[in-house]
Amino acid sequence: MTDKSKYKVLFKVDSPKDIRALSLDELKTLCTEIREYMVDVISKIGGHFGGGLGTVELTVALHKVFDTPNDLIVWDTGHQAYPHKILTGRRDKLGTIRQLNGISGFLKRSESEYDAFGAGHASTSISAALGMAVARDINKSDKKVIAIIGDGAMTGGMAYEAMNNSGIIKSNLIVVLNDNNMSIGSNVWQISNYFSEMISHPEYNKFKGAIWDLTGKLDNFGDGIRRVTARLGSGIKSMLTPGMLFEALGFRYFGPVNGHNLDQLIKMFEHVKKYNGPILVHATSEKGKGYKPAEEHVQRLHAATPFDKVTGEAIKKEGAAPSYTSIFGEALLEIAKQNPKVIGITAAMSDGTGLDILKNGLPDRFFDVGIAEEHAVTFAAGLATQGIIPVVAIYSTFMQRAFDQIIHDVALQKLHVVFVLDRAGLVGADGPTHHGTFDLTYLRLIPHMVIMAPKDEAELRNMLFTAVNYKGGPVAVRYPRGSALGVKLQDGFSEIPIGKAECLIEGKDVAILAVGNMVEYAQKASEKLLNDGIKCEVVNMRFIKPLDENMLDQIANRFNKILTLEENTIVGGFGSGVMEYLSGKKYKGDILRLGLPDHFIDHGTQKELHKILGIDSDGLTEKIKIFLNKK
Ligand SMILES: Cc1ncc(C[n+]2csc(CCOP(=O)(O)OP(=O)(O)O)c2C)c(N)n1
Repeated sequence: MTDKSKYKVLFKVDSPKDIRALSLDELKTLCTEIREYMVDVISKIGGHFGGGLGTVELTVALHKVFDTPNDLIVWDTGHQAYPHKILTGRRDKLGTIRQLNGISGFLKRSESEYDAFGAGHASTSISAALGMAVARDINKSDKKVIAIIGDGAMTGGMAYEAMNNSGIIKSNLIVVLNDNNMSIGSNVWQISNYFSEMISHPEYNKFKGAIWDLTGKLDNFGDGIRRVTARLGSGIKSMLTPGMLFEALGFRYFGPVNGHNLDQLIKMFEHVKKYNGPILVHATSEKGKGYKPAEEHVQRLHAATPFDKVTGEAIKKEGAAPSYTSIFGEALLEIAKQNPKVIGITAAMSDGTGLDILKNGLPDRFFDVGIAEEHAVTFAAGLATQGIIPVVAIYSTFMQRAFDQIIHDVALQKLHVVFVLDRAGLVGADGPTHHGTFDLTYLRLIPHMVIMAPKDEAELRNMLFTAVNYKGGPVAVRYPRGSALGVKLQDGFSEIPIGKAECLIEGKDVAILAVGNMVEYAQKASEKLLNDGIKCEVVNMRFIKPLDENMLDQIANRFNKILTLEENTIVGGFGSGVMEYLSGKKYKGDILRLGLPDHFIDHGTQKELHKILGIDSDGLTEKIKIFLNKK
């Protein structure tokens, strides 16, 4: 329970209207209290943390100056919007964030009228805000539209597509660049170097006071200066304005402003809201601001599991098996040490994908391309044309971004690129923006694609080895979030013949064809069903594409009930592949496809969601009994 008595202002703020009635001193107290409250609550339950600590003053200033929810605030990605949630009527629900039936960890239109746009994936805010600005113009309204985007999200191409288009359309739009010089880990934004060089330049600082502030205040004069600077050589230009890049794209640049100086932020927003056209406010901030452990360990506390409030140390779960992520990371390093052609590519998720292990072990063979999944894939395609074997490790949900690149740049040219899709299936607390529930479907339809899913971590190692040694074109390995099964690992690796399934349990009543982590569930369900005298055959199909057709023919001959099992949408997934094949063979028996339903699935733990969806071993047992008319 929260001790409300220690908060002087926070519990008086039920909506942004209350913020607008507060004095500057009270607002500053509010900022301190938001941080205290976030530390209190999130240390107990875990959640995204460092980003939100860095946006406290920004959030308060935006809601103070702008008339939300009539004015529209569009956050990018959404992990940094906890202060926004606290101030927009969800303070008392913060303790439920990311938990089953609790509030979402990201932005969600159905959750609050203050969440102008849903988010979870990065680099969308400027595009969405521009759409809203143009709609506002068509609707002849006068609301303000403000997009907030981080420097990490600025490594994504969509941000530039949106800025370019904003410069052409010239609609009134304010973009706030929240520049904390960090993505989840260190950012790979080349423009950061340009900013820091300029901002630290003594000449720039001299000019900034004398000229640049003035140009911000005197509209016409400012435009004149901007026009002149645009014609100057790049050296002189950079002394005058660090925002020249944005100016070239059609934005008026204001800043940099200290993103933790509430007074300055409020003045800045009051000032820029009078201007027409696209505006960019550059705010510099610190990720984790105000909580020492987060300031010192920004990466670890980007998204935290429950932690000790004083030290910031995670409260460890004893005895958990290693994660699939770390098994992959270690295996890749081992393989890369043996094969000098192998390199690893991440799109800003070196820690999340386990590629940091390669980065530490063989730094020259590691590439972080920024939050740029499309580029990562085509970059890999280019490498593959020259005989390099790129292993592109991207979460299943983020790989969606690179669908065309996988088809057009990789598969069409039959290039040997290894795709590693972590967080495939339900990811738990991050919810529908992050569940990896579509990859088997979107990969299966691509010609030449080989798709594998390991039943445990030992098989993951061998599948990665198989994928790296495969010469026939693109190949994908997908596996779930979280702990693996804890099985014994062999020394070294062995190749798995492409398209070869393995029968794990022989039976006679029903054949369960499973892939990935669902194999374990199938084995458990088959053990339970023995109590009811039901004998299941359990097959680890291993390959979603190509399917083991010999195995399917043989199963079709012996069984008139076949069940497929996958942690992917049943629409167009593994089960559909089996069904398509067997229907081509005029199979007359019954096929039941089990997997994820055709709707977006909310957040909750993986276990809770599996139970709700009836795909844990108990749910499966019941469904199989019904399928066999034994219930
Ligand atoms: C398309 C996509 N790829 C990867 C991610 C994972 N991710 C979440 S936050 C983040 C870093 C964002 O950095 P920045 O925009 O600077 O925000 P900050 O956390 O620093 O405030 C990344 C890579 C994502 N959400 N979306």
